[in-house]
Amino acid sequence: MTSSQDISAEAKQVLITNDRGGYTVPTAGLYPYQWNWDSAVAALGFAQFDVDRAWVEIETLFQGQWDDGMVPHILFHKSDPGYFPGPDVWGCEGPIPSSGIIQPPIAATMARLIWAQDEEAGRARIETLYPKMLKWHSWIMRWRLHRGAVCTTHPWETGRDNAPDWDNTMQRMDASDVGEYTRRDTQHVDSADRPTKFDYDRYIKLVQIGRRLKWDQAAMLAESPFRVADPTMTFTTLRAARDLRAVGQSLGADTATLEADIKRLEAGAATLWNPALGSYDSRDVLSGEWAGCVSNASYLCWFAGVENKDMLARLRAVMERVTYPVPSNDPEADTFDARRYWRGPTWAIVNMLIGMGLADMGHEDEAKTLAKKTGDLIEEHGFAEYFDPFTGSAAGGGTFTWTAAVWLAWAGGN
Ligand code: 9WN
Repeated sequence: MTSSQDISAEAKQVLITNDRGGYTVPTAGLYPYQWNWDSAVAALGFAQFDVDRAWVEIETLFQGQWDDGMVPHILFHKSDPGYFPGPDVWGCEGPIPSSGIIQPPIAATMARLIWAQDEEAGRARIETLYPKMLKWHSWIMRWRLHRGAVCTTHPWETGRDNAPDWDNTMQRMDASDVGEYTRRDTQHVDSADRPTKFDYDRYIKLVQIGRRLKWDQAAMLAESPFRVADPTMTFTTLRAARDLRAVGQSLGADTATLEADIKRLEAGAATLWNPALGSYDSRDVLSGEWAGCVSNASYLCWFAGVENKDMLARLRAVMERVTYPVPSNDPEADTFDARRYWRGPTWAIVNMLIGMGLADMGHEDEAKTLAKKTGDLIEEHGFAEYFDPFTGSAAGGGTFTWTAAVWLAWAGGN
């Protein structure tokens, strides 16, 4: 039997192997670039054995920040034909070739946690990062709010690419003129674990629309067919606002604007409560329709500092029902698929965010149980990208950075 120290040594090795010098790829081959929220988690993983390298990960991410404050979801540091769509498809003009969309803004949360581990020496690092993180936060507040909830303009922004949350919106989109393209993802992993062609046509169509509009947020607001207020973006932004406020206060900054942002975002989070579903849900702001989906992101309320008894009851039930919780989709839903990406599988990264929130809000038992089950999953099935929630079998890419980081920072040693 492998000991927990052995697994920690392996996890460390995954991070070191995926390190490309200043940034970490999620996994070699399938994802050869720097991804935004993956990097934030990688940084927390590095902080467990090399705190300087942890800071560097986040500093490199912010080197890609656009003049207006946006921090892209992918930084294409070195061109790699193994991934599609690459920099030529996005057509962006930031300081580093990049995509034109964001990802859940968890960097501020991870930076604060890293600072807590490196209080004295880390002060200069966080002082430099703070205005940059604040600028990204302000960008989100400026461009992405709908009734206080944070909207996504592309399924990739939420990090939950093919979640059923977007099905209705995607159905309404016409992608018949998307043209020919060659997917690379299905050359690396089983196509049954990946989004369908129907989804990919629309992902690419949305990139084409953004590019045509020169990634101008005002133009996209007016013209893009995809704008959904979602629990991932809303809860992570609310959490970021709280962490930025805490960091700002420690640095002696004026945090009045963040105070106001927190109130707006709290009100926004409440607008994601779907009473008929009895869960936090996504809502299409163009059609006004609910998605009707209980996803793993629905359980990020505690991460955002939002208490909800119904969600707690739901979480307890799903933790009983499923061997390896938290599934990315309700196992009772028609759309549930135990292997297909964000339509059922369990993701260690989301589990960690849920678990951190549970612990912060005093739900210690649930937090411990979730960390233990996630640890067992990794111990038994390796550092996979995601896992079948019933059998635990590995899915997607292997030797995955954030799964290793989650082990080191949260799930290991339980
Ligand atoms: C598109 C890197 C990323 C994660 C996302 C995950 C997946 C990309 C893809 O991989 O998305 O951004 O090509 O499928 O859905 O959460 O950040 O690990």
